[in-house]
Amino acid sequence: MNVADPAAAKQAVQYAAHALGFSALGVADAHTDQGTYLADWLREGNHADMQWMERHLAARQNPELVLPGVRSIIMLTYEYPRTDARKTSGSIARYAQGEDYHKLLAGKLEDLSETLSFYGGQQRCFTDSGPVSERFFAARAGLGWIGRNGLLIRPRGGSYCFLASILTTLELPYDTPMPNRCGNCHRCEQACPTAALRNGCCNAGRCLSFWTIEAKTPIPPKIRAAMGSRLYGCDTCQEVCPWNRRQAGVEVDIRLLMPAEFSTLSDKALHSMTEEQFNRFFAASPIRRIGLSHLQHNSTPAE
Ligand code: B12
Ligand code: SF4
Ligand code: SF4
Repeated sequence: MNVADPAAAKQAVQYAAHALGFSALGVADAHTDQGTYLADWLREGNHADMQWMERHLAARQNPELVLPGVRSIIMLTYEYPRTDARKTSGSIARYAQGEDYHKLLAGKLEDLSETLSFYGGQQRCFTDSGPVSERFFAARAGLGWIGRNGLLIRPRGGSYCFLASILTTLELPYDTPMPNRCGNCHRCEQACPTAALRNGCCNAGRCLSFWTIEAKTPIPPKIRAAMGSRLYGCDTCQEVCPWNRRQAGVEVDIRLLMPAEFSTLSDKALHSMTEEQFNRFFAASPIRRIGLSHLQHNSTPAE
C-alpha cells in the first residue's frame, strides 16, 4: 500500500527502533527475487534432519504467503555479547549466554508494528521464528553482506547480532545493498573444525551449532571428536573473522549477558541436575528449549 509520506513513516519506525535498543534498521523490497539458492541448498540435503525447513520453502520464497499484500521487509539488528563469559569448561555460544532473545525482542517488534499501523500498515514480525530469509533480506536492506561464514557482517559491528524482521504492507523507501568485503580472506572456512563451510554455504549436517542445538539424533563419533568442549552452539567461524575485532563501544542489553551461576556451572553439576532443577536454572534462557538430556549429551560425561 502507498503511504502518503513514506519517508516520514520510515523515519518514525527508525526513531522508535533506536529507542527500543535496535542497532540498525534497513528496508528491502519484499518481492526481491531470492533465486533458487534455498531450494538448491535443501535439495543437496544441507539441512540435515531439519525437515521443517522443507515445509517452509514455499513461504520463504514468497512473502505474500506470509502476509498477503506485503510490500516491504524491514530488517533490524540487535547486538549480543562479544565475549565468551564461561569460566569453566564447556562453551556456550555468545548469542545464548543471557535471556531468550525470541521473548526479549517479540515485545519490541510489536511496538514497532504499532508505529507502522499508525501509517495504515499491516504487519507480521519475526526473529528467528518465521519463514523469512533473514540474512538474505538483511543484506538486501543494506545492513551488511553475507560473509563466507554464511552470516551477515556489518562493516562497523561484525556479525555478533540477532536479526529481526517486520513484513509490512506499507511501501517504504528501500535501502541499497553494500558490496561483499570478505576479499581474499578464508579464515572462517579454514578454522571450521568440521569443514562445514564451502563457498559461503554452511552444511548443517556438519555444523556443530546444529549438532549441539537442533539435532534429534545422537552425535556421531566423527563430529564428537571435533566438538571439543562446546556445550551449546559454536562461534568459531565468527571468532576468527577480522570484522569482529573492532568492537569498542558496542552497547549490549544487560539481559543478554551471562548470569554468574551460568559462567561457573560445571560438567559435574550439569550431570547431577534433575529436570526440575534444569527448568528452574535455565527458565529464562534459550538453552531450556533443547532439554536436559540433550545438554548432558553435549557435555563431557562427568567423572
Ligand atoms: C536454519 C538456521 C541455522 C542452521 C543452518 C545454518 C545455515 N547456515 O543456514 C544451523 C542450526 C546450523 C544454524 C547455525 C547458526 N546460526 Co542460525 N539460523 C537458521 C535460520 C532459522 C534459517 C537459515 C537458513 O534458512 N539457512 C539456509 C540458507 C541457504 O539460507 P539463508 O539463511 O536465507 O541465507 C543464505 C542466502 O542468503 C545465501 N546467499 C548468498 N548469496 C546469495 C545471492 C543470491 C542471489 C541469493 C538468492 C542468495 C544468496 O547465503 C546465505 C547464507 O548461506 C536463520 C533464521 C532465518 N529465518 O533466516 C538463523 C540465523 C541465520 N542463525 C543465526 C545464528 C546467530 C547462528 C549461529 C551463529 C549460532 C551459533 N553461534 O551457534 C550458527 C552459525 C552457523 C553458520 N556459520 O551459518 C542468525 C544469524 C545472524 C547473523 N549475523 O547473520 C540467524 C539469522 C537467526 C537470527 N534471527 O538472528 N542456524
Ligand atoms: S558454527 Fe562452528 S561448526 Fe558451524 S560452520 Fe561455524 S565454525 Fe563450523
Ligand atoms: S572470516 Fe574472512 S571470509 Fe570469513 S566471513 Fe570473515 S571476512 Fe569473510
